[in-house]
Amino acid sequence: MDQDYVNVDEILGHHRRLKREQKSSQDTSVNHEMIQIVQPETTRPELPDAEAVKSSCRAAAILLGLLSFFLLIGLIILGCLFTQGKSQWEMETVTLQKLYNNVTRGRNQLQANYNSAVKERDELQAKLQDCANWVFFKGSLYYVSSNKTSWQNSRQDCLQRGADLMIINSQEEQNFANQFKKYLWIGMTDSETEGSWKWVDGTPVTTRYWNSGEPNGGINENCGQIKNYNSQNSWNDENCSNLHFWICEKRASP
Ligand code: MMA
Ligand code: CA
Repeated sequence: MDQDYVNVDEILGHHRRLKREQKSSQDTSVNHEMIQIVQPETTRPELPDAEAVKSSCRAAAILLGLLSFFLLIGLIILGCLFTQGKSQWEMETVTLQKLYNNVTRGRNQLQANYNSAVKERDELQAKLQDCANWVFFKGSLYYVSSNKTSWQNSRQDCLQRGADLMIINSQEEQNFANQFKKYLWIGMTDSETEGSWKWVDGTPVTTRYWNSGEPNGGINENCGQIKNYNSQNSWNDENCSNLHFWICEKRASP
């Protein structure tokens, strides 16, 4: 019985083996068929495809080359344009700088002119203001002070004004001095030699308009003044330190 079973098993095993082998051989043949199906499509038209790829590559290379060429040309043109533009810009910058410098110079010159014009105007205005204080009479200009000081200081003031204390050479001048109706220092002194009266220009006093009784001060009164202005003879000798108004004179034309 056991033998029978073994045999049956053997037969069954054999049968299964056969079937497996049959199946595997079928699979192999199927594989071969598949290979055979795949292989003809990929490997068989190998030569014509390679040519196409090669020509495509060539075309691509030519295209790339052309592109590179035109790109290079473009770059060169751009470079040229940039260089040209830059040099033009540099030239314009230089021109503008020169223009700016010129304008600056012009402006500075105008500023300087303006400043000197302002200075001149102020000086002229001051002169005009000063002129208003002077009175013209017979070729001379006269200035009568509005404050009082010593004879010496009054003379200094006249000198600073480009003038000197008044010198009286004529009756007209004497009358002119009187009409201010003020006690006025005039340019007359006997400080150097008592009794020897001299004008501030060094000339001796010849035409005399002493008030009656004058001069009477001796060494204590060495400076001349207009005093008794209601009389033509209005002069008085006076102590030089006393404070009085004064009258300056300068020639009208230099
Ligand atoms: C008097 C007279 C003048 C003199 C003065 C000095 C008022 O006048 O004597 O001659 O100069 O005094 O102040
Ligand atoms: Ca006197």
